[in-house]
Amino acid sequence: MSQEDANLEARLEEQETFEPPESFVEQANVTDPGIYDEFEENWPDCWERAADLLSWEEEYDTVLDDDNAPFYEWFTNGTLNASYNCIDRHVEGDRADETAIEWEGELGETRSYTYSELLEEVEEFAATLRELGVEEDDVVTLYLPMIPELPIAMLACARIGAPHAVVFAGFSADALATRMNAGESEYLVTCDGYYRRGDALDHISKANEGLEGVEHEVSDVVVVDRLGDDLEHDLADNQHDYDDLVAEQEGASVDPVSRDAEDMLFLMYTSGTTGKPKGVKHTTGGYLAYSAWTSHAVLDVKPDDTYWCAADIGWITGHSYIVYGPLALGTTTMMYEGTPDYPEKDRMWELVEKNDVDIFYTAPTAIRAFMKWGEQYPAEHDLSSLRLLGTVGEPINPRAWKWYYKHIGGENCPIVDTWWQTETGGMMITTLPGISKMKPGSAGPPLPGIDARIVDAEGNEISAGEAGYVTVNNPWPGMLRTLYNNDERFISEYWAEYSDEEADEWVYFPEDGAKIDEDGFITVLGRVDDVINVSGHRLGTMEIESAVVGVEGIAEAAVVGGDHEVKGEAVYVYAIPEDGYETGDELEERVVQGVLDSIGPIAKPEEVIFTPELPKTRSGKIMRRLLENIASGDELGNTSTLRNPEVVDEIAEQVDLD
Ligand code: 6R9
Repeated sequence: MSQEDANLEARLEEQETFEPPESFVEQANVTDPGIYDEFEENWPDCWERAADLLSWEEEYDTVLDDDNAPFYEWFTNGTLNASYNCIDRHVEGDRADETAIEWEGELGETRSYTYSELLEEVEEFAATLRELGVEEDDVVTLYLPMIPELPIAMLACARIGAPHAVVFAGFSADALATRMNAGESEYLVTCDGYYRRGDALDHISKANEGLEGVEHEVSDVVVVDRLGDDLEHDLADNQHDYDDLVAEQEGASVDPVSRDAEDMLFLMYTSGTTGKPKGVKHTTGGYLAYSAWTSHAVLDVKPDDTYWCAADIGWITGHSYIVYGPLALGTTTMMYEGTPDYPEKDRMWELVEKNDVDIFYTAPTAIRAFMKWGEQYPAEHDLSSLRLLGTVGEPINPRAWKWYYKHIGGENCPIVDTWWQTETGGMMITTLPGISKMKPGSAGPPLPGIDARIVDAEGNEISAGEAGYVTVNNPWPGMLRTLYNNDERFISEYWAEYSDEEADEWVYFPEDGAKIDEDGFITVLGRVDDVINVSGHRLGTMEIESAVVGVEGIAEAAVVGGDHEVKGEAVYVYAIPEDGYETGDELEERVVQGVLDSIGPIAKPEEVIFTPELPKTRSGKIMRRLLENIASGDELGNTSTLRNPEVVDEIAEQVDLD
């Protein structure tokens, strides 16, 4: 390292605030700091700004209807269609021949769809779904990896008013069955397989196994042939080849159906405190307006951009910021099928260079991995097309932030650290890149119009520097409307904690801990419930625990998150074997397999620790905090309140802290 580089490095390390570069500010979509006051003063009508980004068939008559809070309704009596907004209107405008989706497969093949080509594909698949008997409001499950047929199928569903429920392709057969059962979904779109690190991965067997666990009749399954001759597979009687069906609908035209703003656009399952995943319901008007608005204001997306969110569409980030937000704005959205280090560790930067990517949005876990691989990989490529960087999914440590800022952004791109959730539909806490300074590690202030606060257990706002809980004290258009078929759980999970029902005052509780500083910048610390965040993916410890105790030979288990250098958190399993079972590699492997079978590889335990007992309080509760400290290699603190303190040393001895 030259002296100059060393000086730069040292300066960067100490720098605590960063100003957005002038060149960015000059061209940003939102630059007037008055927007915060303007939104506050005009709330809730300020949200017309978001609704104005869409084309409405029937104008709405009320921005917010709070008569039946917390079952809020937005843009009431307005009608629109999401697929029309994401495609047709750009074709009718001047973007018919501009690229809508730029896709790259792991093996290097590419597929590119202009807006008019996308329209054609979506209409043909919409006609296919209709032909199969899918009607408005039928839930269609999409169990697909990162191939273009996934957004095509989503938009085809939206076109005919059939809500989609995307199940992440990495999830197991059991997870697919649970979600299809919960959504009573009778239609499935899946594929034969996809590529991972150059290998053809069998997906259809997993889908078929999942279908065996579906409790109602599944009318039809459409199977995309992604692997061609690389994987031979049979189709059952109710299974159809995607290309065959679509060929029958060649040139079909399907008018977008008119949907009420409050009609469901999609269901997205997410993990919560109990073992059962929650079906989060998002609507057509509010969600689409909110994902478009935040793409415009925070990601600074413009129609001429090539925009790349490197998430998977199987998670909410991909729904809002690969598909709906960017396409509503008429930009070019990129999709990449594979892993970031295949064939080499510079794959992402090669793609940025090749496609002249303007905006790049990823998770801190990915950044930490890039950092570990080394700066030589981005350095091999010209990344000067980049204008803005973003992160999402978990807290970002200042060191990773600065690495991203320097080695990817060339100290020339603002970074937006965006805090939000499946339930919020879009970003909630982050800086506006054309307005605010940035503080590495801190997401920033709440967005204009978002009344997020940091409070103590009683709901009183806390002083700068102290830790408390995030609450959101006003509704917003992108919010979930309920949990599918479970209004009661919607109230108990999100509203019961801080609301005053008698006074009809409703406060949303996201179950995150946070700190706030004197500038009103919020640093999100992480979940305060039994949810852990592995590589930016939300996993319920209860779901994993029930998988572990389902393994023959396991009597009891506790699952916690422990710190992990790259993944943020990793899964640690503490398990008590049943009498007569040997603890050893064999049992450990079965525990790991049990978790893989019931959830998928993202939940793979980092370590399985066998113990004759779990540390419990005198009232019999498992001391999770202690198990987390052991897993993270932290100080154990006071163990005197335990009924069985001796077990702690015994466990700690077994944990390999490296
Ligand atoms: C979008 C998404 C939500 C949980 C959320 C929080 C964590 C997300 C974050 C962040 C710190 C950020 N989280 N963004 N924590 N800083 N910028 O990730 O949705 O999968 O539902 O997860 O992720 O704990 O509560 P989801």
